[in-house]
Amino acid sequence: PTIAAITVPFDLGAGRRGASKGPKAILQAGLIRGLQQMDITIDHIADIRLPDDKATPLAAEVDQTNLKYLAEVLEVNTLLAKQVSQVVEQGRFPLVIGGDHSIAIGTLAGLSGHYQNLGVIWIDAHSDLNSADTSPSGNIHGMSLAVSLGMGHPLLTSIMGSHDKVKAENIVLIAARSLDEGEKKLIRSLGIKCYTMYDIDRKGMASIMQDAIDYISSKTDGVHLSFDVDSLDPIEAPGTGTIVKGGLHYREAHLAVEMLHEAGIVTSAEFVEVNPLLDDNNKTSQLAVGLISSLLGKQIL
Ligand code: DIR
Ligand code: MN
Ligand code: MN
Ligand code: MN
Repeated sequence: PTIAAITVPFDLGAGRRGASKGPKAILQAGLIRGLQQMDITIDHIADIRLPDDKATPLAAEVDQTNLKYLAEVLEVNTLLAKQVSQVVEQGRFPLVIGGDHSIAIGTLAGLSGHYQNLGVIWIDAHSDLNSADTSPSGNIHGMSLAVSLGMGHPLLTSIMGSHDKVKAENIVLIAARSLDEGEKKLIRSLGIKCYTMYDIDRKGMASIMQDAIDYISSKTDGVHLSFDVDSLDPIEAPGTGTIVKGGLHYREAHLAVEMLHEAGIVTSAEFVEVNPLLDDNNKTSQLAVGLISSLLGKQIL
């Protein structure tokens, strides 16, 4: 299908500013041109942003919570969800480019109505399974997967309807190495499939990806890839807000998306947390372009 790129220059879900400049940097690193050279039709159909004349909406409703920028996160994700849903309806492949990882709330909400059993492959140093009471930061980008499971602020869990957007058994976490206590408990209690960096070191990326693909493709009717660039080692991806050492190497990350392409299971994707203000000569933007290209079929030979 044709690719519908949706950019989301938003960073209020993260603890530091700059991920809002990610989409522009990724486009300037040659995303569209590169894909066109692969004979892939990609249309940049939308740029989702808050109207800048707007005072905090819903302020009265949200001042009782420790979630930072809840009103803004709610607004941008509501707009994003509608756009993503429309793209799926049109039979196109939604490619969402962030922005911080709080935008997964809107992406998954927009996808959810179109699948009975949506699979989610979450490649991230973190699990983003916090809630108001477990979050050490109040930053909503650390809560987006929990919200999509129906656990979180009701204003966020009810975007596009109050159903759970994804089921715990249809999620696979890959590259985890920084989990908060509440997140660990949740992963265990819900039995969420979690391939940590330990597992990747122990068994190798090829084996982990094959397991993940087998696990998820057996029971889902669509698969969303949510790719946080902090899954990579800071040596490869310095331009992101919450680096954690001991991450994926360059080839491990490419192999992951190459195998996903080969498996042919991915029906939507998002790439998040590129922060050009922290980057080293656009290294992380260029990395994102390479990973997106590989996911969409670029091969070495
Ligand atoms: C941390 C960081 N677990 C939090 N999360 C990040 O604030 O909830 N997710 N950086 O990508
Ligand atoms: Mn994340
Ligand atoms: Mn992360
Ligand atoms: Mn390693």
